[in-house]
This record gives sequence, C-alpha cells and structure tokens, in this order.
Amino acid sequence: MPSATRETPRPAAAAENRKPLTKKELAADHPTWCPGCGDFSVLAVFFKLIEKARLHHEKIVSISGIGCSSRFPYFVQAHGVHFLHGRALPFATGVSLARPDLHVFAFSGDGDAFSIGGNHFSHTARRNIKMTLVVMDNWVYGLTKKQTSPTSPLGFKSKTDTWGAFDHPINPLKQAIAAGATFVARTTHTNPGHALQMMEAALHHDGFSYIECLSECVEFYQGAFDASNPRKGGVFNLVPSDHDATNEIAAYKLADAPFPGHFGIFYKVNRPTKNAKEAEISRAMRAKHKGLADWEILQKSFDRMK
Ligand SMILES: Cc1ncc(C[n+]2csc(CCOP(=O)(O)OP(=O)(O)O)c2C)c(N)n1
Ligand code: SF4
Ligand SMILES: [Mg+2]
Repeated sequence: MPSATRETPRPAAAAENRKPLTKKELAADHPTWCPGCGDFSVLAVFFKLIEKARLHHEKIVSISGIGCSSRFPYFVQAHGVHFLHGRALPFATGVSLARPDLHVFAFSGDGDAFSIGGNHFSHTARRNIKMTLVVMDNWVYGLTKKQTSPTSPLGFKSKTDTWGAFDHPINPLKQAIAAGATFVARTTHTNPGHALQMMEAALHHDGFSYIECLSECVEFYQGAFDASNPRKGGVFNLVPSDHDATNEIAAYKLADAPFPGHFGIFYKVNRPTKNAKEAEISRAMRAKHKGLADWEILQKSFDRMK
C-alpha cells in the first residue's frame, strides 16, 4: 500500500488570519451540572484545547450519548449531537468517515460507554476510526441518581446494590487495549494541566484515541478518587518514564495496577485507520471509472449485485 493511503484525510489547518476562539466564544448554554461536579473541569480543558489548537466552531463536532457527562455538547458552541444512550460512537463513526474536514470528539459516561454502549466501544476501537473519545468516569450512574455502573468498585452501595456491589468491575484501560484502540491514556479532572496534555496528544493521534478521565460525581460518589488526589492526601503517579507505550503487554500490565494506578499515555501505536482504508477504496473506484459521477459508480456496484 503506498504511504499516501496510510494517513487519514486531515482537517485543513486553521486559517492564519483567524484568531483562536476564546472560552467565551466557545461556551454555549450554561452547564446544568451540580456545583463541584468534575465534568466542569473537563469542559474547561476542552475549551483550552480548542483555543490552543486554533480550531474553529465549524471544524469541531462533539457527540455524546445520555448521562450527566453526555450533556457536554449542549455547552459547546460548535456542531454537536446529544444522541441515543450508548450510541455516541456509531454516530461519531459515520461523521468521521463522511466528514474528514471535522475534528470528531465523543464524550461519554462510564454507564453510557461500558454498559449500554459496551459493544460499540470495542468495535470502534478495533476499526481504528479517527476520533477522540473521552469517558468521564465517575464510577456511578449520575443522571439517574446512583445506580451501580460497570466501573463501580466492589462493595459500592447504590440503589441497585443496596448491599454493596459484588459484580467484578471492568478496567476501561485494559478493555481499550484488548479491543484494539491505538491510543489509550488516563487522566483526572483534578489535574487540568495533565488532562490538557492528554487531550492534545489524542487530538494529534491518527486513529481512535481513548482517554479515561476520572470525573467525580460530588452528589452520588463523593470522595471516590481522593486516593489519586494529592490535595486530598492521595498520590498522583505518572506513567513511568521508561514505559514503552508501543508495547501492548507492558501497557496492559501497567493498566492492571490497583487504584490509584498511573496517569499518562499507556499505549500508542500507528495502524491505518478505517477512514484511510475507505478513502483509498473510493480513490481506486474513481480512478477505475474516470469521468463517471459518484451516483453512476454506485449504480454500477448495484448492477453487479443483481
Ligand atoms: C435506552 C435507555 N436506557 C436507560 C436510560 C436511563 N439512563 C439515562 S443516563 C443512564 C446512565 C448514565 O450513567 P453514565 O453514563 O455513567 O453517566 P453519568 O450520568 O454518570 O455522567 C441511564 C441508565 C436511557 N436514558 N435510555
Ligand atoms: S449528579 Fe453527579 S455527575 Fe451528575 S451533574 Fe451532579 S455531580 Fe455531576
Ligand atoms: Mg457515570
């Protein structure tokens, strides 16, 4: 395969004569999250990212499912879709494949991404669709007022497990690596500088970039992440500097560390995206049927199927 086919078609660079957007220009509706919710911090980091990367409204799309975290697109002045519960990723896949001129971001909660949307997570990762998924993980269903989520730790008392959760929780990082994600990172809302670094790295990754972002639900799981927050007596350990992020087994082992674990990029490899592969097929078909309109090429395919 010639090297030109390996790169995902990219959004055009920002026009030089346009100023970066300010937080004020990027903010849409006033967020309806509870005071103190970790999601505020993730939104602020996202605004910073857009400003720093000099992206503009019409080049950004944020897509979400359902949940407190999934209200995200309402608060961003850009293209946005608040889609069906658990279905942000298939929608985002379509947008990413059809509109290579856009930067596609999906925002999800732990329930949205790993319960009802669990299958889509695996398939989007293995297909290496060009987009960034940020899961704002609070270890609980927040919007529906405290049910056990797939990431709730053993013993967590909720409305669905009044006696304490006893189903083994999933490890999102291990799940992402095993599913075939090509960029896997972990950060937390209590360290916005670090969260911004992870988002910048994800933005520039050519493929499916997944960020697990701890985001505390102060209403239904207060203190969940204190052990990872130095301001609350916890420890914030970066991924060791000698970690080889291209080594899948090493990444998996690192992801297996008990909470609070590590923060940073666990895994990052290059593999052609589905976007690039599909673009290559399109190019080849157009070259083969020179002069024909797209609909005529499509008609020929239908005729062959008869
Ligand atoms: C098909 C469907 N099933 C269930 C629900 C109810 N529901 C809404 S949000 C949600 C879970 C949200 O949890 P999470 O994704 O962790 O987001 P958070 O609110 O914690 O940010 C559920 C079960 C729904 N809206 N649609
Ligand atoms: S219920 Fe929890 S997750 Fe939802 S807005 Fe309030 S603090 Fe945030
Ligand atoms: Mg949640």
